[in-house]
Amino acid sequence: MERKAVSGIMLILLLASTLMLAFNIQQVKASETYDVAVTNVMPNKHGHEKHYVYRTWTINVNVTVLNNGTEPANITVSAYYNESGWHEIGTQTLTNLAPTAQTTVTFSWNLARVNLCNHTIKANATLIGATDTNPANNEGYSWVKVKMIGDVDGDGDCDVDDVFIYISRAYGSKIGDPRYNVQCDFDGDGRVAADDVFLHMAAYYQKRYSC
Ligand SMILES: [Ca+2]
Ligand SMILES: [Ca+2]
Ligand SMILES: [Ca+2]
Repeated sequence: MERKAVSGIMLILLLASTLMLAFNIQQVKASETYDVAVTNVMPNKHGHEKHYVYRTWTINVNVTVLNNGTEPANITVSAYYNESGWHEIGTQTLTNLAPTAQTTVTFSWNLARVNLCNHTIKANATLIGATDTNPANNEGYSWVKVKMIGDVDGDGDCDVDDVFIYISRAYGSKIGDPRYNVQCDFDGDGRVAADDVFLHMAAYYQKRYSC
């Protein structure tokens, strides 16, 4: 009798511990999360944030992506700009981004075919092979304003102010010089030189545009 009671208790204990183990495994599974996020979108020229740009420039769009989940993630990152609908700037794949890690993807964007004035930039991150548990943070936004060549001060024209206040001051400078002003560097090559004035600006002098 006594032995039977003991083995009965043993059996109950064994069952209970099996159940607890199963519950623990369930808990581990339930705590896995998949969540990627776009934390920053930054248009930049020569490594500095720039929103005022020219069609003669190629700029970078930096998209910062965070793996906010608990598992390594493969992610598709895409960037777009708006001009009567979304147009793709580029798409790249991030492989095995570690949990809590953040990385920046750089897209090169040639502005030659982009119209003047304001454009929204959108970037999104999409998990490959898993479902994002928090899709609300998968997009990020920024903007650029494409100016007419020669409109250094951004007031809608290329006139004496642009030439005598800004270009004359920056003329002959290069990146790193205190006088260098990227807004006077119309071809975006890192120098404010004769090409910028005579090849690019001259054709726009005394022209206006409106946004
Ligand atoms: Ca997410
Ligand atoms: Ca102007
Ligand atoms: Ca230049």
